[in-house]
Amino acid sequence: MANLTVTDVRLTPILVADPPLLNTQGVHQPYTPRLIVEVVTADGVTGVGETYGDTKYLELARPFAEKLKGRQVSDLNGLFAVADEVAVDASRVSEAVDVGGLRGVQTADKLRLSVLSGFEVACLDALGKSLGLPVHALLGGKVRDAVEYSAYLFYKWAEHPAGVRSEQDDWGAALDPAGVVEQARKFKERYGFSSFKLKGGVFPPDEEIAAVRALAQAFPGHPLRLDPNGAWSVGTSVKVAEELGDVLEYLEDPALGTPAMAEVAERTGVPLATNMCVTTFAEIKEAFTQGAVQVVLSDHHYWGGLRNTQQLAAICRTFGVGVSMHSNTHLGISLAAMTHVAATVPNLHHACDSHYPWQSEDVLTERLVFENGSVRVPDAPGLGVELDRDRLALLHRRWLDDDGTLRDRDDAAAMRIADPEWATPAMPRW
Ligand code: GKR
Ligand code: MG
Repeated sequence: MANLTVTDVRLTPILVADPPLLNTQGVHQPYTPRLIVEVVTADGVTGVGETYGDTKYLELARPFAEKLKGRQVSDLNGLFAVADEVAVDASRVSEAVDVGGLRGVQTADKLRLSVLSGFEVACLDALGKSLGLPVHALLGGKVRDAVEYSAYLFYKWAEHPAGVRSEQDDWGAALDPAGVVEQARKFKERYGFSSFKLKGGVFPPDEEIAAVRALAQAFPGHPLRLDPNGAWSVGTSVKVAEELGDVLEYLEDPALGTPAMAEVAERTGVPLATNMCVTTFAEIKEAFTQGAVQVVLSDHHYWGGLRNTQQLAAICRTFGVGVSMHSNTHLGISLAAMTHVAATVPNLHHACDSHYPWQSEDVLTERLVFENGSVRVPDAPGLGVELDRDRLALLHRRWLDDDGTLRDRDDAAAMRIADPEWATPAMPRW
């Protein structure tokens, strides 16, 4: 009988290379913080997890790790009790709106759940390895063998501003419709994606409408989404919906907050998706009763893990609301976790989106592979991934060497390097 007691927990903050991707708040930093979690059992089995790595997450992860020792990796419900015990500095939480603005309202609870998710995934990985079962089996079993992802297109500079330490990428610039179409072609060639999401809220809406039109022309019949992260007023959102209604699979967070989304939904037939106005269980009732969203995009990190994502999916199914997944800058551990849980969700009818192709670096011995736009669901025990300790040490060294400027992701600060006048835009921008 396996001994499932947690005897050690290792936390490794890292900085991972990120290209200069533009969003409504600014531009991605050249390196983004992530946290790698390792949970070791009395049998010497190690499970891995990954979550956001900014300081405010680390500050919660450290006491969480201490409290986990001596518990069982199978005690997944107990993780929520551990989270409740971990204190949160409320003042930090209210400072967090800058980046949190792209992931809905930040609350202390959401921070705790994001931290918890890294531990939940690590416990599931360790449990699966101990029992010889893949994570999807621990979640009730897969209902599909591969999970489809969409290409995640971004307006992008060719490189980070001159003088900024960064890694080169070979994607080139994408700052107009032709550039966006070219980027989509590369995504299709390299990974076989057949649906496309464009991160909007960067240029005036007419320019982004033109980019989506150009995509529709270049890739007829392919599902398309546009996501300005709430940068538009209700009126602008309705206008964009009218102009792109014939080509959009859905419009993602056109306007900020449930009341505005409900008004847009009332005035257009284009389905609305969100990873901003429904980000916690508490936000579901208002949004669903107002018909504000037709698809909820889970981020298993801030929803509190893989089992909470399944619960979200069940609620969505009950209310006839679609479910899929959005992503933030992440590595292969999180992609594996997303793939395992997505494989168990029967009502997954939209390709999930993933930042992974943008990440040239990983902490795994083998990268996960997209074939025809899908990731095969791993059947090996646990998550089916293996940590590359040398890579992990290298990316941790980068975090250690950083003077503190990159340890807390701040897209507006990164933009100010190129444009000293830049301030986080007031919403709605247009
Ligand atoms: O990485 O710039 C970005 C995205 O805007 C990200 O922060 C969002 O959370 O991808 C996310 C989204 O779908 O809104
Ligand atoms: Mg979004």
